[in-house]
Amino acid sequence: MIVSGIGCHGAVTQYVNANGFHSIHGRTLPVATGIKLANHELQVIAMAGDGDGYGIGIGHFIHTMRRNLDITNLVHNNKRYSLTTGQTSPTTEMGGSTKSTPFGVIEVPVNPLTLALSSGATYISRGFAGDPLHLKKLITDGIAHKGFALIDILQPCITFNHVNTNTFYKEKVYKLEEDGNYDPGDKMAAYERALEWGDRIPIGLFYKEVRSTYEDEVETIKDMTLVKRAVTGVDITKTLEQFK
Ligand SMILES: Cc1ncc(C[n+]2csc(CCOP(=O)(O)OP(=O)(O)O)c2C)c(N)n1
Repeated sequence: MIVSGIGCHGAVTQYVNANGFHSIHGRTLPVATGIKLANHELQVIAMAGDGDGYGIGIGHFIHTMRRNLDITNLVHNNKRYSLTTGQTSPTTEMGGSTKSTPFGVIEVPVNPLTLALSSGATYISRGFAGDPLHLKKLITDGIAHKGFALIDILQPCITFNHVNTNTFYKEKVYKLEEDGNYDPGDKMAAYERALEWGDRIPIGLFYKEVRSTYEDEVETIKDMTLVKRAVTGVDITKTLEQFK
């Protein structure tokens, strides 16, 4: 099941041969949570833009990571509100001028990776749209991971972001896994790399941890999914009568 929000990625549910739910701006994670809790045998992928997931949806982002639901969260991070024609987003770099900040951005950007590290996500990664094979591996590993997996995806927006271009990223990105000493089990090392943003920008798997998922701990769905319980014939007539 793929859940999308509102933004340039929104129509993805129509391009992929899977179940899809095109939800509303900032609410992909609550919708994905509902789906997962109704049927935790479904593989659930929730997508968002940076405005969608790290702006209006930032509260849901934090709480879903704390719960460690087994959801894969792909965030298409182009550092702009692009569908609405190029306003500042929570990840726009300071100083840069955009349609909504003609004199330059004066706020510190949200760092999704350090936020994920401090909120309890158990698979934290960053890919680059200009390296699709590497990104594919992060996505497939994220899906295979049992727990909340973040894949923050650096994406140039050729129309509204003339700072973080394809060339900008191509010159700077390096892969964490090419550093033989990097250990994705070391949280402090992950913080250090997650703060690195300059001449060098790390991509790859920052952090991974095994922890029980929310759905593993919810007593009422431990033995059977809610949807199976519904079709095995629990009689709710008496309950419904109370609401007449
Ligand atoms: C509740 C709500 N607020 C605002 C909007 C208007 N809106 C639509 S898309 C969007 C921003 C999208 O930016 P982002 O999530 O970064 O995705 P992008 O378009 O850059 O891919 C906004 C503010 C909306 N649709 N719903």
